[in-house]
Amino acid sequence: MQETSRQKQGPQGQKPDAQRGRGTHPRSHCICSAGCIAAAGLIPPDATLYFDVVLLDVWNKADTVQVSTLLRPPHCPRMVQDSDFVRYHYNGTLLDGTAFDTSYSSGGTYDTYVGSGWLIKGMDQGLLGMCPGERRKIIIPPFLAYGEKGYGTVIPAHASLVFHVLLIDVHNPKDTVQLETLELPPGCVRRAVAGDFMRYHYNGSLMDGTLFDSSYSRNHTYNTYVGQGYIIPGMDQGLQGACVGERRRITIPPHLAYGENGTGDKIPGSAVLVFDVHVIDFHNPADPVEVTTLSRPPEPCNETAKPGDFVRYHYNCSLLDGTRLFSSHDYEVPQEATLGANKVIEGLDEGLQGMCVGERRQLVVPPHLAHGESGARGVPGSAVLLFEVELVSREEGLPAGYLFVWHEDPPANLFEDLDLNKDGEVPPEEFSTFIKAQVSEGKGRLMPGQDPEKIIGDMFQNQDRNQDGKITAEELKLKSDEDQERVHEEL
Ligand SMILES: [Ca+2]
Ligand SMILES: [Ca+2]
Repeated sequence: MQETSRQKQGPQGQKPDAQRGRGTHPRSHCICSAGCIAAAGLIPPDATLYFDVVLLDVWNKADTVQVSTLLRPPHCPRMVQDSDFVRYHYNGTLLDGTAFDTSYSSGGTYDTYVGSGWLIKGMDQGLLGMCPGERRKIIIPPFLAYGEKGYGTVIPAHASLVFHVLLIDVHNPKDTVQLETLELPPGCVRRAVAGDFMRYHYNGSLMDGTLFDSSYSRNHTYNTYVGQGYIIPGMDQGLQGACVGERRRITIPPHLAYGENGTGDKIPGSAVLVFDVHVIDFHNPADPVEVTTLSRPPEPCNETAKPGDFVRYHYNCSLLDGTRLFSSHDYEVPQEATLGANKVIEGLDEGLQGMCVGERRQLVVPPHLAHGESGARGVPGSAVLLFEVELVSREEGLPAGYLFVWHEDPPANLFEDLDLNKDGEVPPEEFSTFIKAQVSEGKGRLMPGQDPEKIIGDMFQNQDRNQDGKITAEELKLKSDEDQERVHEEL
């Protein structure tokens, strides 16, 4: 855990704590000491004097802070300005190279406000305009550093200071979330709003480029509601307005991320976070199936697919990022289903309804009408599905619960017609022969999409009340009494 700048006191601040000894250079004392020349008896008359001079420091009242950039990163998201909060590393030396302090021994960066009186004046100036990742050499004359008093035992009076600085991070307490669109797919019509549920990938890095987390490393999207407080405030804001497929960079100041304390061992205190986000999909829990007609058959159709109909259709199913999941074209025949019978996912069933044979549609199906939060084989949890469907054929369905219907009025003497050999009872063979004859003569029809033998068998079972393998006139009548209308329509 890192301390805040106000608690930390480095030698470039006003109350350094690192006290370090420094070698003396006795030879230099003679240079400044006029007294040594005058010392009686030490220097004979007409002596030639030799001085061995080591220049330790030189400055001029007219000097300013000298800044030279040693390394500048190609991308500069922002430059240091007055009142910004910065995090940086430094090595501090005197002009002769004597080291007096470093941030690298502390385990963390040096963190402070710029231009607010926390730093020596020369440092306040020298940091201005720096980019994160930039390395600078900053030479500060003593009157913009510790002046005639110096500092403790480590910085002599009138010393110029040299700092090698690496800027790690910069933000301003007034900063808001910064958005940068890196890639915007064409044709985006819908943008995420608060309350939407989003699946996205991200790389999270610090301002100096250090990666601290990535959804790609887990091979799984991050899934969350947006704008509901489930994620850090900066991300909650930064994801809003994004399109499906968009890549955006979201730069979040610490007060909208993990604050002065940071979190875990990867995010230091007061760190700006940079998220490169790729939105895979999003939906709202209230979304219906989104239907777009891609093409219609040339002839307008009078009848469209409805619940109960037996349909054949082709489809391609993919995720919104283009990942192909399933296709009926992988099989020799189209997919078959009875609509409204809970045989296919709800959204697809709904999207097929109202189609003409030959029509092609695109369906966007939200997860609550598809495979839900847990997903299915090959389908990630909470995934929005994209279908392209083509209705190949449609057979009129029967009303719910019916196995067979007459197209017109049923025969007046139904039992006599059923009892083909007139022995007073109808076994399965007679029943089956009769029903098939009605179908082939166009007088009635069976429920589509099922094995006719099985349906006729079920019908027989329904009429054979005592389950003795034959239907009598009495059974047909009894059944009729019990469910007059139903039997009238069905048999
Ligand atoms: Ca018979
Ligand atoms: Ca019977």
